Amino acid sequence: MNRIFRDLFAEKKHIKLGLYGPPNGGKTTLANRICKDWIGEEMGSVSNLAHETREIQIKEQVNIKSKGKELTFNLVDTPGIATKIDYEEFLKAGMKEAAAKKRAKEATKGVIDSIKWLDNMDAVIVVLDATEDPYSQVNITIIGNLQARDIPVLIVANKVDLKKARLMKVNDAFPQYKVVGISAKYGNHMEEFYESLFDLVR
Ligand SMILES: Nc1nc2c(ncn2[C@@H]2O[C@H](COP(=O)(O)OP(=O)(O)OP(=O)(O)O)[C@@H](O)[C@H]2O)c(=O)[nH]1
Ligand SMILES: [Mg+2]
Repeated sequence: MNRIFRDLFAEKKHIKLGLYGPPNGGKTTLANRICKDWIGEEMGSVSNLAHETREIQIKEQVNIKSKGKELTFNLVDTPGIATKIDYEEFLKAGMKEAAAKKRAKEATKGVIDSIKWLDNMDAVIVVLDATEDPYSQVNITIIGNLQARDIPVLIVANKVDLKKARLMKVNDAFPQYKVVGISAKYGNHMEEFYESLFDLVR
């Protein structure tokens, strides 16, 4: 295609960058970190109780710069994907029955929305908890679906600040993808993350 023509359209294009993964991996923590780093505000609420994000959240026009390069995207935080949502988990965490059932219902809808939205993504960051077994049904299904759709994927092995984190295990599980180990919570290795992001959407 004619270069000038292409560049003209490139200006207008809003890249949709999705954050996907199982509940509790740290998607919203990473979204908040990115937003704090580049626009000085947070994006959503974080909790150690799973399914805190139950609706798609979008932060438009996030502009990042690294080594003279610049990138603008719409950042999409998604509800964590799970194969089984049990309201008893929320009861155990101290929620009342009605609230726990409501959270489970919303979480189920959230999973469906996340999957529906996959087709809208130009690139996806899969956020995994590096202290957990990477070979889960959810992880394999998410990554398999992204591969089938030809959507560029960057895998984040999050929570490397924890002693139990195993970056190499995540690497070994998904050898065809770039894996970057970070701590979204403490902001460790974010430069490497941003550089990988530039490579992803280049
Ligand atoms: N130690 C540590 N904890 C983290 C890190 N990132 C996130 N967490 C914690 O992990 C829990 C889940 O974080 P969230 O950002 O809510 O996870 P999520 O992937 O958005 O979860 P859902 O919205 O339920 O899908 C919270 O208690 C966070 O504080 C990290 O880098 N290190
Ligand atoms: Mg979340």
